[in-house]
Amino acid sequence: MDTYKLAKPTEAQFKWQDMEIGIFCHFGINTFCDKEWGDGKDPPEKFNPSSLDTHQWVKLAKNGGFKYFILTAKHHDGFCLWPTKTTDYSVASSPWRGGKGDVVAECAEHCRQEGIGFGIYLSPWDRHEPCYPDQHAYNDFYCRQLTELLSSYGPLVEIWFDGAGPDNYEYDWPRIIDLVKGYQPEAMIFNMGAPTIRWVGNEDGVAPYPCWNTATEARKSMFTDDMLTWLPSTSDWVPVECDVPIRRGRWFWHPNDEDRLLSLNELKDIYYRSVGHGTNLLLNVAPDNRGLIPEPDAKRLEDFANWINSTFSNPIYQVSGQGTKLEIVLDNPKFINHIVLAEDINQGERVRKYMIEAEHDGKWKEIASGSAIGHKKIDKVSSIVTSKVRLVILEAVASPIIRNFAIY
Ligand code: FUL
Repeated sequence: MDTYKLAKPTEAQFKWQDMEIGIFCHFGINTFCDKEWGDGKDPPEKFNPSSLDTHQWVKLAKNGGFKYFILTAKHHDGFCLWPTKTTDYSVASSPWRGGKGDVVAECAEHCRQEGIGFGIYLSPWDRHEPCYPDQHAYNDFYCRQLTELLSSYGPLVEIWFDGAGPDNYEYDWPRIIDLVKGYQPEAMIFNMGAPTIRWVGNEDGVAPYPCWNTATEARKSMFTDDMLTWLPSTSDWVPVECDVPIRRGRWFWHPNDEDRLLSLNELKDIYYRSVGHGTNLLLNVAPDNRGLIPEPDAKRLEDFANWINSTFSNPIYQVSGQGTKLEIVLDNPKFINHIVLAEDINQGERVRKYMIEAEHDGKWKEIASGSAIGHKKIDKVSSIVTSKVRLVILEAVASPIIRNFAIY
């Protein structure tokens, strides 16, 4: 059974998966124009946040336990949040800080100060840049922008390549990917070119279950190849990131739509179905036209983070080990309602079927079951009082190595 060829994460992928939760931040000219997709014609003068404070954004992420922060350096409208040399459609032409500001630099610096990872989103689709219709010229232009970002803002944890835009446009992915590998070999490459992490396939922040870490297993469990065939070339280990905005359907800030804020219960459900299915969760919050994350969004984010921390920080008991059975024996019966499992994915994703049993009135009773464990599986179980819980691996492609079996 150990002869099965198992795909494994690179060290950088492993580190990235351990971060689990990140903040996505959409901010730009759209923020001032009540738009989701600007057409590139809004004048730079509109970009004028009265009290932009990237420290407020990053502190919210840090205090909530989010481990990385991804900023839209340029969205489809083409407006750049850093004073690029490639175009004058940027903060340098705006009234903000007399044209001397650099949102990317400030944000990167605060992430470094707070000790969380920083990543960038750079839209390949550009609705402003006049050379966009000339693919050859635009590929040069895009590579110059990317080079500025990759070389001037310290270590980056992830480069988010958005697939939105015209069909059949040919970006020079081999060249783009070489740049990322050259300047930022540790950075994850989101979804395009030669991705090291993949999109979950929706903007609801939820993953199907099972959500395998390898393209091979993912293909086997899908009815069609759809979701993976468009990943042009990737090695087999390609974990998933779920992205979702905290205001339903809105990546950028818009006035008067606080009623779109996801409820705490909706956020909990997202967490169970993303992190709980073994993926990372990238939750978008959007600064408003003052340049601050609005109070209601900040409060909801805090409540969500408090729930994660209070629910999952202190296991009643946890063990690790190798083999098909792991048992937890408590001194006294305890009330439990969550089980968290993790495989040592450095040794590959081995488990294919498992169940969890708890002893109740002297008998073992099944309280949860599943297929994939991978980086993490959270099982919410109906509350039970017990002093014995065991994990039984029913099928595996190699001897299971459990990094964590925890009860809450
Ligand atoms: C999509 C974009 O079109 C949206 O505006 C947003 O940036 C989202 C994260 O990705 O493809």
